[in-house]
Amino acid sequence: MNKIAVWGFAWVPPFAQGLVRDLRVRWALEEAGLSYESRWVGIEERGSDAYRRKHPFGLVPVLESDAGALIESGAIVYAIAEHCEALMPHDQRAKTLAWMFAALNTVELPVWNLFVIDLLHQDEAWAKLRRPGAVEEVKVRLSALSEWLGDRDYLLDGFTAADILMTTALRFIRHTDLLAEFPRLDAYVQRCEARPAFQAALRNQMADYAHNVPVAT
Ligand SMILES: N[C@@H](CCC(=O)N[C@@H](CS)C(=O)NCC(=O)O)C(=O)O
Repeated sequence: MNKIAVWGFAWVPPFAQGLVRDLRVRWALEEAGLSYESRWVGIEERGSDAYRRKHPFGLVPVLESDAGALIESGAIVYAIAEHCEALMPHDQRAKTLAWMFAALNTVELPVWNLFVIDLLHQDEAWAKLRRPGAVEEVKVRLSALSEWLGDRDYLLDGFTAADILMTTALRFIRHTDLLAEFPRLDAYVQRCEARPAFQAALRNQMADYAHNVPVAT
């Protein structure tokens, strides 16, 4: 994979900074030692014909390379992991893939649901009614995940692409203290976020936000 470019949003509001899903793509590229350039789309441009030729749903991330364009953060991280034995060891391929799906389908769904309730619809009556159930659904997943982790440092024998997806999924509830209720899980997220590759990815994602703040009208 050569001539890699990652598309993210030029700016997002502070509550979303450090959460946009191009972060996981940048992180995987940093772990794999693949260099890349950043491309930015304005939130208001995401539905334009030009951008929707890159992403049919007008979302980020998109990864462009000499191999073509890819959408869906999970698929992109998988494609990167195929170029990096450490991110998807050949003898743990199926397990890594299973935990990548677990991160995206089993954990991210309830976690994202709570993010939407708390940060996008917090003032609406339905959100207040729905929230306790949504918190319970998250806790059920966090509890099981914490049990699985036990004394492990990572989801599998070593750090893999699955940890990238799991950590970035769990970041969607950083506005709550739910993770702190599960100290092993909390430590796991901190361990993953302490990796130099994560720190570099976060710096790269956030670098231009300060210059792109929308001008108030
Ligand atoms: N399943 C997609 C979700 C992509 C997605 O929802 N991206 C968000 C940013 S994290 C987005 O572009 N939101 C803009 C919108 O909803 O219009 C993926 O993992 O790539």
